[in-house]
This record gives sequence, C-alpha cells and structure tokens, in this order.
Amino acid sequence: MGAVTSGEMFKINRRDLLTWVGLGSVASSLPIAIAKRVASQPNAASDSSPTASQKLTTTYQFPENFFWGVATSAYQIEGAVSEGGRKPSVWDTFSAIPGRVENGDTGAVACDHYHRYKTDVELMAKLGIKHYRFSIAWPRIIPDGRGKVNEEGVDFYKRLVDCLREHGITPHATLFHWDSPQALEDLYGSWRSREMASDFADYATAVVSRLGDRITNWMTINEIPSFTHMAYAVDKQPPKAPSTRVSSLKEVWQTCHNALLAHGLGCQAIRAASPSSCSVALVADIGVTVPLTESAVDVAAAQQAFHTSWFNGGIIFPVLTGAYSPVMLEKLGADAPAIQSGDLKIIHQPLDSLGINNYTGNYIRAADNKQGFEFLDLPKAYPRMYIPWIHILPESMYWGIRHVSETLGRKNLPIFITENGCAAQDEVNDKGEVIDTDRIMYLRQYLKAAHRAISEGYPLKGYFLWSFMDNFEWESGYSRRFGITYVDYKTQRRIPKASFKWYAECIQQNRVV
Ligand code: PNW
Repeated sequence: MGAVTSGEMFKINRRDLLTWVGLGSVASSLPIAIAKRVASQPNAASDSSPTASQKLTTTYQFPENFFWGVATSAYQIEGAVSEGGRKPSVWDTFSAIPGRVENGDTGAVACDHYHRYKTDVELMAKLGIKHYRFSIAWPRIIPDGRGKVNEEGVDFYKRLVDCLREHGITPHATLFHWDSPQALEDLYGSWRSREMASDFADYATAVVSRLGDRITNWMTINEIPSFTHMAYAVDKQPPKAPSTRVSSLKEVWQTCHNALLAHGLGCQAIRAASPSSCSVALVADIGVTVPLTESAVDVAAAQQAFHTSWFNGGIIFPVLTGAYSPVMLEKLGADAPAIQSGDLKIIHQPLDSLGINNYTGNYIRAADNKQGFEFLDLPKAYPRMYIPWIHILPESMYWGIRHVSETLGRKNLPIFITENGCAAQDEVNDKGEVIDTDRIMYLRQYLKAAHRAISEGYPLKGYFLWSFMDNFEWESGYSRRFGITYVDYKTQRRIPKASFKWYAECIQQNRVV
C-alpha cells in the first residue's frame, strides 16, 4: 500500500481504518484452512474442571476478591488547566480552536475535580468501590514536557491519593491518557519523534519516585491507537484530535511504534523508581472479533481474525509476544514502521496484567475465501447507545478476555477491564433524578459476559466502569455523557444516576443484579 491520500483518510472511523490498512477484508496468504484448525482448538471451558464460580453461574456471583472500580482521566475531569504550575497540553490547544470540539467546549473547567476531589472521593466511597483508576497529567508534573518537575503538580496527586486511601480506595494510576505537553508538540511533533519515548520514561521516573510510596498499581498508556492512528492518520475536516497530519501510513505506524517504545521504557522506569514492588500494565482497546455463532468454525475464524485487526497485531502482539503479528506485517509491507534493533525487546516488557477497554466489537464468521473468515457489516438499525460507535455487543466483553488469554496464549496473565460503559441521553426529571435504564441495560449485559469469562476460568480480576461521572468526552465535548453520576456543568452539582444505585447494589452483593 502506498501513501495514503486525503481522500482515503477522509471520514475515517475505526472500522474503516481496519479496512484501509488492508487488514479488514483483503485476502491473506494464511496457509491453514480454518476448518482444519478447528480440531486442535484449545478450549479453556472444556479443558478445565468446574470451579466454585462456575457452579454459581446462575446467580452471577463474582469471586470474593474481585476488584470493583470506576475510571476517569485527568483532562476529562480536572479543569484548573492554568493552576498549580500546569502548562498547556495538546488538548488545551486543540479545543481552543473554534470548530474543533462540539459547542466550542474545552477542558478548562470540566468537572472542576481539581478543586472538588474530596467530595468526589466521598461519593466514590458511597458507591462502595474499592478501586479507582484515574490518570496523572504530564503537563502538571513536567509542564515543559521535559526538564524541571513541578512539585505543586505532584502535590495535587498526593492530596488526591491520600484522600482515596483514607476512604479505603486503592489508586490505579495511568501515566498517559492523551494530554501530552504542548511544549513537546512544538519541540519535535510529539509522537512523531522517538524522543517522546525517552521523555515519557523520564516523566514516569519523576512520578513514580514521588508517588510510589502511595501508589503501587501503574498503567503506562491508555489506548495507543486513539492518539496515534486516530489522530495522525485522520485527515478529517475539521480534525477530531490534536496532532499534525502525516502523509503516509508508514509515518502513522511510526507514531504508534514510538508510543510502544514509550510503554516499554515506561515499564522499566516505573520498576526502577518504585520503592516497593508494584504492578505494571498497559491499557489496550483491543479489536474484539466476536464469532457470529459459537460453532467451532466461527470460533476459529474469530481467533484467526483477531490476529489481523491492527489494534491487536500492531499493539498487543508486540507488547505481549515481542513481535508484530506476521500476518499484519505482511499486509502492511512497505507501510510497516521502521523497527530498530532492540526495539522489540524494549516493547516486550514483562507485565503484571493487561487492561482492556471494552465498548463494542465486530462479528466474524468463517468464510470460503483465502483467509477463511470475514468481518460482517452490521445492519443499519443494529442497536447502539447514544454515540454512533457503541454498537451493543455484550459478547465482546467475553471474547476480548478469551482472545487475550487463549488466542494469544497468555492464559496466566491477569486481566482487568479498565473501561466499559456507554453514553446515554440522560435527562434530569422533574423529581431531580436521572433514570438511565438504558445504561443499566448495557452495563448489566456486559457484566454478565464478564461473569461468563470468569466462570470459564479466564483470569479477569477486576472491572472499572467508565465513567464515575459525566466528563469532557474529547471531540464531543460535554454533549455525550458517560457517567453514572450526572454533572450539572453550570453548578457543578453531582447527581447519582439510577445506574449509580444499580452499580452500588452489584458491588454490595458482589454479583450482577
Ligand atoms: C475511550 N472508538 O476512548 C477513552 O479511554 C476515554 O477517554 C473515553 O472517554 C471513552 O473511551 C469513551 O469514549 C475511546 O471510536 C474513544 O471506538 C473512541 C473509541 C473507543 C474508545
């Protein structure tokens, strides 16, 4: 595939990208016919003898030590963008340009969590969570991207984490959730440069050496495709994410490769700086291939297709196996990133767990073509939540977990669902309540699918619902609400929605209710 023209990149979405990079529908040279592989399929469900949790299937009871949590990210909730020594991130710059974000929204105030973290944490305690995933803002810690550490920025996270711990909530910190320092964009174009990886590692050292006495659960980077492929490659007018467009697919893959290097160097930096033993993970938005039926041939087709989705082949394959998916590299040809010697070793760091962000998936069935499978288009009226890309596929929760465990052959790697949730068209009724039965419907089905994975012996250890409260939903601004807590942005009042009460009941009963 040659250079990508703007026409090809126009109006791109995740599904289009899959096809565009040549991995969605083009026949591959896979030698083995799916049907022949079926006989040798490992099957965790039938291989393992029933566990205690399997016997409890009908009550949807979760294991005693299951981590129930919620997730947020810094730019989406904190606000206070010019306080405490923070300097701009690329999202401050981007959202300030008229027309980029819906309604001209920016993260300047967001949920004002920087000032309201105490009452927010009190509300989390009322919800009953014992685990909270949040992110640390690089531009608060090292406002110029590299160099001097801003201790005032560090102090905010000390206050937050101390408050969490006082409420019996364990912090899980993501080091990078897309808010990179503008200074590094100006200096060398952010992820277009390999320098970003070493600057990220220095930032990780700065954070962990200061907060490692309080935080032992670290996540390096959130969703690499979202700020590389979905940013540098997307020639949409107006652009939907910060970053300068690049002109070839190879350059897009290079930004992604640089982010993988940052993850690897970041893992090393975290372990070197942590004063005690800690847990390190990557957060991945894997491409979940869901078999149309669970016939042996469709299951095998979905497993094969899992290799070719670039979300997987180009991200979790190198991270978890030390090599890009060969099927994918073959398809990319000259568009594959330049890989320097030693890079894959850096990228392939031992991980304590993998975080999966799961919202939706793709249906796959076995097909009589060279590659043996096909991605299925969804009917026009296929049900979605209140944002176009969230098609309701609860089975994607189960299959995402199973594919990482089984298809990638990492059956002992603990898995966390680091995000799952949806937008809904929430309204405050005349009783002052938000009755989001649609969100409850969505969450309940996905949690049942998570339960299925556990009951079949897959190592799902915890679940972080996205999101604790409504927040700045990137290019959609405040127009899309993902929270189980409603935020009245005019008054900053928090209203727990019906889904908040439902989730509290799940946590309390330790099962899907
Ligand atoms: C994730 N898609 O982003 C992010 O980690 C969150 O910051 C975000 O608020 C949340 O999901 C909801 O959007 C995604 O187009 C953005 O498939 C877009 C997609 C997936 C995840």
